[in-house]
Amino acid sequence: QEYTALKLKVVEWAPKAAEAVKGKIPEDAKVYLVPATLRAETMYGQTCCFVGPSITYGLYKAAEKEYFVITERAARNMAYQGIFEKEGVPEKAADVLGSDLIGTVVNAPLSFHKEVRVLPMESVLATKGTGVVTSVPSDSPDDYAMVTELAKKADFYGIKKEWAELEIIPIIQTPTSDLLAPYLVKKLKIASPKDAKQLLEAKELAYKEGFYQGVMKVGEFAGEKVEAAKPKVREQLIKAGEAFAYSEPENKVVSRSG
Ligand code: ZZB
Repeated sequence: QEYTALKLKVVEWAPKAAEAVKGKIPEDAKVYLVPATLRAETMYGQTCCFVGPSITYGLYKAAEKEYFVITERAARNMAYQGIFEKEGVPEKAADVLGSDLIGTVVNAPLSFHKEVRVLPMESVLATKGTGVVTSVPSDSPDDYAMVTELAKKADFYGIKKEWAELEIIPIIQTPTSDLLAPYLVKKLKIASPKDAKQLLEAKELAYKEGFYQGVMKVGEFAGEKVEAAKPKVREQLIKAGEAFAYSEPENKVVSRSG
């Protein structure tokens, strides 16, 4: 599984995360949350960044004064893949619990919403990707169901409602819709992120329709088919230093679909 790992720069820590990292990294260090995605072409539509609230993340040293917030498992893979300046064993500067990251403001490369918040998602797997997921509710049914839930029950989740209510901008046109995920969530009568079976079906439909029949509505490759635009957007992000290739060892791949 070859992912695109995106660098979402921390602009402002949530108070508890600030406490957790204080004194453990240089004051002027750059820290990134690093979600792994298979859909680089959707990065225009990022509205938040999900972490698992009960997952423990580490701040791993990627280069001088540069740190990644990811799972230990992902850090080991990255160290092995030569992604960090120092190859071999990853160097951890601090631990931070997912729930303590909630509310952190990060910079989302390419997104119409430049600054987005870190929000909780229970279904994020620590055993897949980097344990960090960037949210694109226009094209990912899981993400749309989750932001809808978060906006509905903001107090319960300990967030500000407006953090989950960023405008969902159409980025890909398909024969059925230019907001495929919201369309599918409604069509399959998905009421919450707990409707796992329908969400899985929606995800599969969204992947297929988006990839084979989608046309970019926005960005440098507007008018091009998703199939053609996908590798170009990815290359662009990598060239700009805002993303890098990250692969998951075959035997360890555990998809959210199980
Ligand atoms: C942005 C995005 C935009 C994604 C989209 C999907 C879609 P999968 O489930 O095998 O398809 N993801 C990555 N890591 C994790 C994790 N640790 N736990 C839970 N979910 C994770 O895996 C790939 C996708 O699952 C990734 O691509 C990521 O969400 C999520 F419009 O990133 B994606 C129809 C899907 N659309």
